[in-house]
Amino acid sequence: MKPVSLIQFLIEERRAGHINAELSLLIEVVARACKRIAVATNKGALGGVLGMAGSDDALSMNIQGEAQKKLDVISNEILLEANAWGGHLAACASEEMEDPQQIPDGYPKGQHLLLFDPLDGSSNIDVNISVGTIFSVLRCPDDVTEPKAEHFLQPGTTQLAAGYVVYGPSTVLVLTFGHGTHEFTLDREVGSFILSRRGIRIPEETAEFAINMSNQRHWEAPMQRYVGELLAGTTGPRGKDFNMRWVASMVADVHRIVTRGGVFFYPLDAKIKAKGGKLRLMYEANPMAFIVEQAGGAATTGRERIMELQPTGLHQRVPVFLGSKKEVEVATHYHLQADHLQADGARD
Ligand code: AFP
Repeated sequence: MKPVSLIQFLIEERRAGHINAELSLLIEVVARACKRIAVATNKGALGGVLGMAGSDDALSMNIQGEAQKKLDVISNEILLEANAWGGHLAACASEEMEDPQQIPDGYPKGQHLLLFDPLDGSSNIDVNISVGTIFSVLRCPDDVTEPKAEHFLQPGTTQLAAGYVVYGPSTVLVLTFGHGTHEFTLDREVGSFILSRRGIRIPEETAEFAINMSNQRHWEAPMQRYVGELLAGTTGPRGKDFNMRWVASMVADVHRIVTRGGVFFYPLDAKIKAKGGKLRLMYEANPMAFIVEQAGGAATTGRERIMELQPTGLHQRVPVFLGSKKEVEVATHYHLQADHLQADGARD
C-alpha cells in the first residue's frame, strides 16, 4: 500500500464532509509547528533549550503557578507564531498564558478556537523522557469577533478536533475529528507525517494501569479500594494480576494506552482537592477524552463523563480516569457507589 501523508488524509476527510478547508489548514499549521517543536526537543542540550526559563534568580512561572521550562516557552511561541497569520483562527488559548491570545491586527480571522498545552510533561525534558503537545479545536460562537475566555468555555462534546504529538523515539501525531482516531508518524527524512494506524481501537479490557502511587495516602476511599484490588491481583476480588506503568508525561501514558490498552488515573486527592484536580480540563482532559472515546475507550472524572462537563474556567482542573472502557467503568462505579452510600447515610 502506498503511504498516505497527513495532507492526503486531510483532503480525504474534506471530501468525506468531516472537516472544512479552514479546519484542514488549521491542522496542517499545528502539525508544522509541532515538527519545529520536535526539532527543538531533539536537539536537547546541544540546542541550549534545556533547563528553566528566566534567570536563575528570577524563574518564570506560568498561570498555573508552575515553573516554566525554556522549552515550554519556546513551544508556546512556535505554536502562537505559526497560527497568527493563516486566517483560520479567531483566537487561541494556551495552558501557559492567562488570557486568550487574539489574532494580531492586519491578519484575517477564521471561525475556529485553538487550545493547547504546548509541552506537556516538560518536567521530563531534561532527563530525555518523552514529552508532547496536546490540542483541541472549538468553533468560535457566531458574531464574536474578539473571543474572550467565556467563548472557549464549551463542553468537550462540541470539540471539532483534538490531537496530541508525542516527541519520543519517533514523533507521532494522534488525531480525531470525531470519526475515529488515527495515528501519523513523522518521516524525518521527508519531513511529512505519514498515516501509521487508521481507526485505532483500545481494547475494552486491560491488566495495566498508570497512576502516581506516591499520592496514595491522599486519595478518596473508593480510589483506595479500587487500586487496592488491582494490587491484590490474583489474591483479591479481581482474580488477576495487574501491571503498573507511569511515565508522568500524560501524552506518553495516553499513547501507550492508545497503542496497547490500559488505564490512566489522575484522581482527586486531599492535596489538590481545593483546585478540583491536577490536570486541566480544556488543554488535557477534554482533548484526550475525545481521542480515547473515538478509539472505543472511556473518559470520566470518576463520577461524570469528562466531555459533558460544562467548563467554568479556561484553566479549570479536573480528575481524569481514561482508557480501556471496562476498567474506567469499574473505577467510576466504585466512586458513584461510595457517593450513594454516603448520601443514604446522611439521610438516615
Ligand atoms: P508538567 O508538564 O509540569 O511536567 O506536568 C505534566 C502533567 O501535567 C502530566 O503530563 C502528568 O501526568 C502529570 O503532570 C504528572 O504530575 P505529578 O508528577 O505531579 O504526578
